[in-house]
Amino acid sequence: MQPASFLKTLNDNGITFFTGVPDSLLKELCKCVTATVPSTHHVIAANEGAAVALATGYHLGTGKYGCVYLQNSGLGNIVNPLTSIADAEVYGVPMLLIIGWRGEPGVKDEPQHVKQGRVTPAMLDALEVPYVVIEQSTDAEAVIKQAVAMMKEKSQPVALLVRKDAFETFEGKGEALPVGGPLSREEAIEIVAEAISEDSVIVATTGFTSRELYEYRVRKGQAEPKDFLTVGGMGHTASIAMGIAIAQPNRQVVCLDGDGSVLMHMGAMPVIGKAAPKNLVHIVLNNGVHDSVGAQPTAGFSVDLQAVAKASGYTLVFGSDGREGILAAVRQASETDGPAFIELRIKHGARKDLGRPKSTPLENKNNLMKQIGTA
Ligand SMILES: Cc1ncc(C[n+]2csc(CCOP(=O)(O)OP(=O)(O)O)c2C)c(N)n1
Repeated sequence: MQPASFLKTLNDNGITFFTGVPDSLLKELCKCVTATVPSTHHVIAANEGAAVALATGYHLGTGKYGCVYLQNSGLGNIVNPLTSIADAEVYGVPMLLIIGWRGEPGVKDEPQHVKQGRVTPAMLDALEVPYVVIEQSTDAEAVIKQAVAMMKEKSQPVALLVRKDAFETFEGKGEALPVGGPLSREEAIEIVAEAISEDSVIVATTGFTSRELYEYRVRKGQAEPKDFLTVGGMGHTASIAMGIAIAQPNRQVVCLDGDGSVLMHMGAMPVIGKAAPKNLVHIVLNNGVHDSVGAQPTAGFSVDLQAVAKASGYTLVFGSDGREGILAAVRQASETDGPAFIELRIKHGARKDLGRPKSTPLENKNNLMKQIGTA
């Protein structure tokens, strides 16, 4: 399916408002929407639940219908607003959900997608959301027409569950992306990893950050690092780090967060500020985009993250985009009581040959617990 003609068919069927969180599997469609739909009609949301709420508000404000796009890993985030707001038994808000089906049974995928992929149809059934599976050869016009008619008739959300490789490459020009700083994420990760003490724990966020940290350890021959790779559960990295920091107050815990990730569940920041674990260093690698799934913009460059951190109660707040600044911030954060917050403005982009962890999540967890004496 061609993203541009798919989008036109949606428009022809009265779907002109788009919101969601980008997905690698929907990358080409997301690129097309980002490049061609005016910003009044396209909002990249902080999390998928917020996108369902935005589509609800759009319907209330216009009488028209919105489209919510997401990866199936975001299904958990939409369960509550779906069942308690948009459902036909509550407010009955029609909207079209376009869900990327990572981990579809029979299609090889990463461990964090396997279970979610297997239970996705059952979750939609349990939520009583009617859905149609679509793929490369789908007659998009017929399916969209049918889905839109059903969502109107039932007055509730209806979903399209999208198989891998369903969309062809979007041929149009993508959006020009702002550049955050001179360093790449990989360089920033390496600088931080080398600057902190050996017994510090690193909790790394979902996507390229975890993959790059993993590859850094392999490159350095560090077979038993004290790292936790948050391969799924995007947005919860800082809370995982806080949990370890509270439990091990004499050990420095460094959270390597992303801008998309920190925004997804930003409520964690004032909670960290209030609990004030002295040994927590929360670093946001801010590249202004969801780099790992196709570089769609976040609010990372429009929000003042350092002001948010100060207002949340972090006791040390730094910003930097260069090696010396990172080293100075990490040094101060290590010598002074925190919680500390460091915003690192970086450029987007990753190595073409970036691999994926060869060890399993369970091996990763067991190793960390062994290294910090909890297993
Ligand atoms: C709940 C959920 N929604 C969406 C995704 C898909 N996803 C994986 S990484 C990522 C982008 C992360 O962006 P950011 O935190 O800014 O880090 P970057 O990729 O830019 O390094 C997304 C949207 C996911 N894994 N989980």
